[in-house]
Amino acid sequence: KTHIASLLKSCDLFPIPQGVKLSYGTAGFRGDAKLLESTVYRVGILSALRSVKLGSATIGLMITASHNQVSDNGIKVADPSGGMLSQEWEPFADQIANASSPGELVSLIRQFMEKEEITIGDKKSAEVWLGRDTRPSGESLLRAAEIGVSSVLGSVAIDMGILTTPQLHWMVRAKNKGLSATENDYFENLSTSFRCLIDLIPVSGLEISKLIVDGANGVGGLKIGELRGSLSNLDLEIRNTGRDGGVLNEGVGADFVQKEKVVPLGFGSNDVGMRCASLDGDADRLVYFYIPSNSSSEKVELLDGDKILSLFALFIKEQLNALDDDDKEGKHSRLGVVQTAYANGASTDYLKQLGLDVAFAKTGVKHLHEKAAEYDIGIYFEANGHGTILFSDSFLAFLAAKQKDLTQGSEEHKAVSRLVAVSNLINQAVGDALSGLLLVEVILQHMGWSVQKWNELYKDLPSRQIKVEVPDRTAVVTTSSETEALRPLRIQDAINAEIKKYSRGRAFIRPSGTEDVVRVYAEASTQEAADSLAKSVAQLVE
Ligand code: 16G
Ligand code: ZN
Repeated sequence: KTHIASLLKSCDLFPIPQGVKLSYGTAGFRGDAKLLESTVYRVGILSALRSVKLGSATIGLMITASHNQVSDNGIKVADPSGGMLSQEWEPFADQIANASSPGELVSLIRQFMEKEEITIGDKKSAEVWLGRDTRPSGESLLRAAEIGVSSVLGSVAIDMGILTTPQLHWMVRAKNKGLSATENDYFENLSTSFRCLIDLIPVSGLEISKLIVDGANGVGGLKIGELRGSLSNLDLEIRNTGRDGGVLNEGVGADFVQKEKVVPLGFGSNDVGMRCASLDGDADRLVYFYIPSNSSSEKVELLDGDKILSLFALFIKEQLNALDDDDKEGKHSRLGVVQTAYANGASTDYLKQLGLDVAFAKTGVKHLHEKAAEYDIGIYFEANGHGTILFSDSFLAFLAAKQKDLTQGSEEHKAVSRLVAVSNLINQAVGDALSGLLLVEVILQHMGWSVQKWNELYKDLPSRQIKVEVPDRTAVVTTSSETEALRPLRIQDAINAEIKKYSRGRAFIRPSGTEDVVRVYAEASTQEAADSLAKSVAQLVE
């Protein structure tokens, strides 16, 4: 058949490197960029097939390795909803990425197409939008992905250029909803809804202090720079844009700041007390920090994903409370928050004490997203700064109706308008550092809060993370929320015995989804205690 012939021809261009075992993992394939061409090419084929299967819906392909080092790269697939690739297709992704010969690849594809009842023909039947971050390897990898897409007959690959991961997800979502979906539309959507929220701030004329953004020397800094011109009421200074010789993610960015809790490069004693924000390499993570006064060390006060979640939850709850009695927390507005086992215990206590429904999901955006979608308003965040707010269609329809009925200018009308604006501002497809940052900024202005005041919502319990290299990380199996280990047998009893020795002790182990290690997390009432608990749990794993 002709379509198989065209596949076979292009397969030869991308031989698989010897001795590499690839896995789609938590968030796509990642690894040394030099080894990824064949993988990216094959994921190109997969995404074209996915588009055919879903009636020519647009699929997204993002070339990025996020917060990993610049020499790495990776690829993830965005489904038509703008969310992550359906988990049902992950095994197929693993299989074809590891197929060792063109013959094997083609036969795997043929079998899969039969099983999924995918037929391809001459007419245009698939569309894939490709984006990449600023990594130097991105361009040639994107070409390989394009060839993969085009080798499936009737499939069209469109190069959307350099984008943040959330931009591509947003654009794919918009496209499939039949909306205008250019990068410009994305920017306009952000600036319009931001403006709208600013206009609804109760007390106007407050002095706005400057926000300093650490762009991780990646795409986020560039894009926020492009957006800045259309934002009023925001005083921004952008550093680590990658234009001044800094290296992507090296000593900078959200992952570095969150894990090390020290100042990123380009920040120092002149910035004491200033409100600062760090993005990661593809701008889907956001953390805030400030340098405390009279600190002699490099340490920062970190405001992580948990604290951003808490700020968002507080603001949303305030708006819901302003709604008419029978709408409050009632039929239409089930508000829930979703965290992972990494969430600081103090944040969970705080959220529960606000009266919120707190659910736990497995690490990885796809798991949190799925859980959050069960609510009318579902807010999810990982401690590492990836998160967003999801609004159900029925709740949005309810808000739209209210907005029409209520008297303009009433408190209730304002609250409804704020919720609508938040739903437009915050990326409904995936966590987005740019939209998250704008929402944090407008809420702080709304509350009249400094970053220090925000930080006082609760005090983080000291915590420690360690990774342990083991021969086989799959020997560790956890419960669905990852708070307890089911295997190796009896290891949880031993962990519990350690935890008991510490005041406010909590610890868990889990196999990493992105690296060949087992991760250990511990928290306790003092840093020394958290360190020592983490260490003794790590010894149990070794
Ligand atoms: C990926 C996930 C991130 C998660 C991390 C955990 C996405 C888009 N990214 O980066 O959410 O926190 O993996 O890594 O899902 P680990 O399994 O190695 O600890
Ligand atoms: Zn990222």
